[in-house]
Amino acid sequence: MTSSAPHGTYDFVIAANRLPVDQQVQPDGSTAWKTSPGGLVTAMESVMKGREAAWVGWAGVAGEAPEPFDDDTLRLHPVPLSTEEHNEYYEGFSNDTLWPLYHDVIVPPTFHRTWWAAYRRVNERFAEAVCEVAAEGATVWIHDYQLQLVPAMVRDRRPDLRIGWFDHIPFPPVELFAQLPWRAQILRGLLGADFLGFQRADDARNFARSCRAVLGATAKGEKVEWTGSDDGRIGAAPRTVRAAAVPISIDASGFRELADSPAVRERAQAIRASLGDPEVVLLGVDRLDYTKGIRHRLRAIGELLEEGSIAPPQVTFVQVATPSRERVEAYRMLREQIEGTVGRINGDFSHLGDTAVHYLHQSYGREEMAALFQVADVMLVTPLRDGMNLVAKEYVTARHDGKGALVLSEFTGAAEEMRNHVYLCNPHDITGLKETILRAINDSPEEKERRMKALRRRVRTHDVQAWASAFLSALASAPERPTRKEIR
Ligand code: ADQ
Repeated sequence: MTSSAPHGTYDFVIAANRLPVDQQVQPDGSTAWKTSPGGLVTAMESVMKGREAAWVGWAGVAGEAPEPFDDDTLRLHPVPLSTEEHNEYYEGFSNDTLWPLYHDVIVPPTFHRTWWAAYRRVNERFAEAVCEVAAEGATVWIHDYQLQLVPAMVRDRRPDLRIGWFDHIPFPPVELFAQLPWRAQILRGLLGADFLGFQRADDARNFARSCRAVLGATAKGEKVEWTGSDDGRIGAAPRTVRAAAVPISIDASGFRELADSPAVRERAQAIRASLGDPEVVLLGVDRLDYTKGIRHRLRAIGELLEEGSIAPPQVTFVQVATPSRERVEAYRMLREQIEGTVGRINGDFSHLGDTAVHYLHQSYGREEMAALFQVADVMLVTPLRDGMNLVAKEYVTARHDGKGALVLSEFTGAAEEMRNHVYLCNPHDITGLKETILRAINDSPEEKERRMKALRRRVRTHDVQAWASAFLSALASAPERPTRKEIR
């Protein structure tokens, strides 16, 4: 503990792997800033609007970090990553160890000690940056699986801070989590926080069970008590921490307004016309990630085409697959498989002018996304495992006409809130998935409107602002830290 650690001036500090904007090097060598991709930034953007705060994160380009700068009321404080650290901490430990481990081991996680060393080193750097900008007694909100050691590292340096952490992805059952060679260090890192927020109550319970099984901590309800250890390793002090579900959402009113704009409505009509005005448009929108169940979805679509249950030009399927983590081997393989499958399906079932599957491996602006959602008569959100899935919430919000139908996997966090009114599916069950898709196509318009109405109400009342307030009030009232004497 270094009570002499320098203090900053910000009462509210965000730490996330990425800054909300990415630095991009242009072909002429100059640099420009662009909104960085992904669910976390989409969610936090509207929460942070107008708030005075510092945001600590990587600027998206390896090498020296740009100087801290202001973007409206936000102080952006870039953390540098070398190319090697980007490979080992980010692509390696975060995306090839933790990501598959936390998503039910859909692909096998890779364990490398050098990656772990880089993860620790980079987490240390984030912790230092947080302490540099945080004022005495500030609130610090740390995000996601890339920064699980930061809570304890910050606590060690700055016991005056109130520290929260939010997990955007699932927290695995202890039977899977226990595979991680550094499981105890990760749990100790997280226990440095006052409050830990998860997408589902099951994720919070998985965390508490892991603390019990791996650390011998006491877990009762939402409280985890850790009596600490004297070995001088991360998170050694005794703590009482609350771990609970705070499901994330979207900026529902902002997205609704955007979707309702004349430009987006016109664009939706133009998209529908360019698809040949089909009777039914099926849509999938995902990062190209093995957790999203795109292969299972294509299998179901391929079989439906083969059986003649659906056929172009009456029914067409549009799959938008955002480029993602393209240097990680599992992602390269996935892309090849998906593109091969799309090619085969189109070879067998498309005709000149009538395409069975429109596949778009591109990123789009918010307007284009809203227009695409409006075109979708049936939205297919079929992940094998997903922390929440914001696309499901964006879709129902964009359908201001109350039409449309959402097929949603039971393995998403979103299904916890939406299961009663979606067309719920198990994406592993291809026969069941096909039946569910057909039901979503063929149900009566009245039934679909009834379901969409309930879904839209749910997202409207549980929006991202409600999520942020729930998280911050839970953090403000999190259990005070007991002294070592009180706990023993
Ligand atoms: P992600 O895995 O990135 O997020 P998701 O929740 O679906 O997944 O969010 C993706 C966001 O990117 C959505 O806002 C979507 O509209 C946007 N997007 C997708 N494809 C796009 C494209 N081609 N062009 C432009 N935008 C696109 C992680 C977790 C999720 C969790 C979120 C938030 O994996 O489970 O819901 O964080 O906590």
